[in-house]
Amino acid sequence: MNKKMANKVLLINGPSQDPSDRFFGWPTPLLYAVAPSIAEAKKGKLDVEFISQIFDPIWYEAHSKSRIDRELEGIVDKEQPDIVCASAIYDSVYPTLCLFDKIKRINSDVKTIFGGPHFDEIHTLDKFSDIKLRPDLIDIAIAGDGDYALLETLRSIFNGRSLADVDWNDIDGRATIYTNDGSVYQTNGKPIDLNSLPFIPIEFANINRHKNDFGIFIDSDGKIIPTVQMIAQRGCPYTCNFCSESRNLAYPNARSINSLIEEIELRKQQGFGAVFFDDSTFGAHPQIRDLLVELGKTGMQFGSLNRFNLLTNPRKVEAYRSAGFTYVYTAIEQFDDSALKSMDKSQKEKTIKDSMSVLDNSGFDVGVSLLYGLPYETEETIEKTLDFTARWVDKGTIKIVSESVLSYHPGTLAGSGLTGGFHRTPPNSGYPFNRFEEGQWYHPEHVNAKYLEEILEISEKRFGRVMVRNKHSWHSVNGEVLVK
Ligand code: B12
Ligand code: SF4
Repeated sequence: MNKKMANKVLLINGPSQDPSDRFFGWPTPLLYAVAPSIAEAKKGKLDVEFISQIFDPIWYEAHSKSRIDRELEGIVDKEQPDIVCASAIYDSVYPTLCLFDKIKRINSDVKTIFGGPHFDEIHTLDKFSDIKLRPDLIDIAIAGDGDYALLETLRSIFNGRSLADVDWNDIDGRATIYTNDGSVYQTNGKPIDLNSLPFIPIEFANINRHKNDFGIFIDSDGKIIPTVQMIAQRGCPYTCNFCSESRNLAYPNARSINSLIEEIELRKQQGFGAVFFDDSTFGAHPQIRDLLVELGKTGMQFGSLNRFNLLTNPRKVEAYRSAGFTYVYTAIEQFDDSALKSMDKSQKEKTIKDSMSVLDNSGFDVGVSLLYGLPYETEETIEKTLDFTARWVDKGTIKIVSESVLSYHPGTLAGSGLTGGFHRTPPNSGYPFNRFEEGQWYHPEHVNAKYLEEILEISEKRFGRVMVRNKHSWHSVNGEVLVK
């Protein structure tokens, strides 16, 4: 073992158990959570050394598990971290706990801090609360705005001060901090001023790998344009009842135009040519029109997550185009009014149809998400969805299709009756479940292998060439990234 010099923190982006229909992307939840702590450490105001690269394997299951375990052991042995901070979505809870277990077996003094979109969703539900279920593996868990809550937690640990002695009322944000002895603390609940946050420290992620995550942005030589992700506004003002991001679980909080432009200019200097806005609904930014004007002056190319109902006005869509937007990813879910109503999608078939025509006229590349497994879907609603999608794929407007299966999330209305948890390997692993986003977890009863296989066969035949699972910018095999 090497001799240790400083207080050290290892960052882990929890690997998914979902090996198939996947988008790839920068580990932004973790990067946002640690940004203030890394900035303070750089200024010498937090006596911590962050190990320079996030441990960020792609997925953790049969093929890749033992290799990932060995890699982690090597890092822990070499770097000797005092603290490990990990971010997990629901599908990466089990792998993250396995990795915590590995670390604790090597050195039981290492403290583990757990957070991320999954814990944000379930922390108030005792039955699902990871720190209550595994206090032996998780020392501290933070829900909500991780930004300043994590900074204060690290500061307190490295100053040898108990979390009970921190004046949490001085700390901005809506965060709850849990310790494995049952203590709970809360920050003051004031919305974080997103403009005063440091920019995400992308150098802690594998830049060579992640800059190629967006194969939809291509230059005139056919090369992928280096792309970063940004979030202009947190949360989502809509209330789709299957989604863990709806208004009840997240509060909208927007960054100013100046702050966004400043970050984009920095990324430009760093050699990036495109920005993908990963807001749940980019078009809901309160200053969207002015923002588009300013984005247009940067000369960068853009894409965003958005909604059809915000993209029906031709002049507005042209404003996106003039700003440099070439790509939009948005959800059809199911092309059927009664299904859209049942899921509280706040848009109709007509909205989707109209918007698709407008986007097509403006020369947009469109990515769409389709959602199956809804308790109220019928053969007819699925057929209509496949028809509509195939038509626009044939026309060349839809360039990417991702198919998901309704996966029950305990913090949502649709998933409120869920009893099974996430401290396990997926209950529906393997083919054909793993061909769908979120396909491996808990679904309504009618979703079985045969049911999904039929959908899979038809969609492969009709638009297989644009499926995420077949056409992503770069692929990985058995957990190995082909582009390093
Ligand atoms: C970027 C993104 C990705 C990227 C990167 C994901 C990653 N883990 O790094 C890519 C494209 C790879 C991806 C893939 C997937 N994603 Co995704 N993704 C997002 C997206 C669009 C943005 C995340 C973000 O940066 N938000 C902004 C930041 C500021 O908010 P935040 O994420 O909540 O982070 C805050 C807190 O959670 C907390 N926090 C976060 N990490 C940590 C860590 C510590 C230690 C602490 C203390 C706090 C903390 O502090 C942060 C700042 O306040 C969200 C939707 C959204 N708009 O939020 C979905 C979302 C996170 N993804 C989701 C899902 C389901 C997936 C996939 C399983 C989909 C699939 N089948 O392919 C995979 C899983 C991959 C994986 N292992 O993580 C779900 C998670 C649901 C849940 N409750 O767990 C979300 C919420 C979308 C949704 N509603 O379905 N995703
Ligand atoms: S599905 Fe999209 S629009 Fe609906 S609540 Fe979730 S993020 Fe918002």
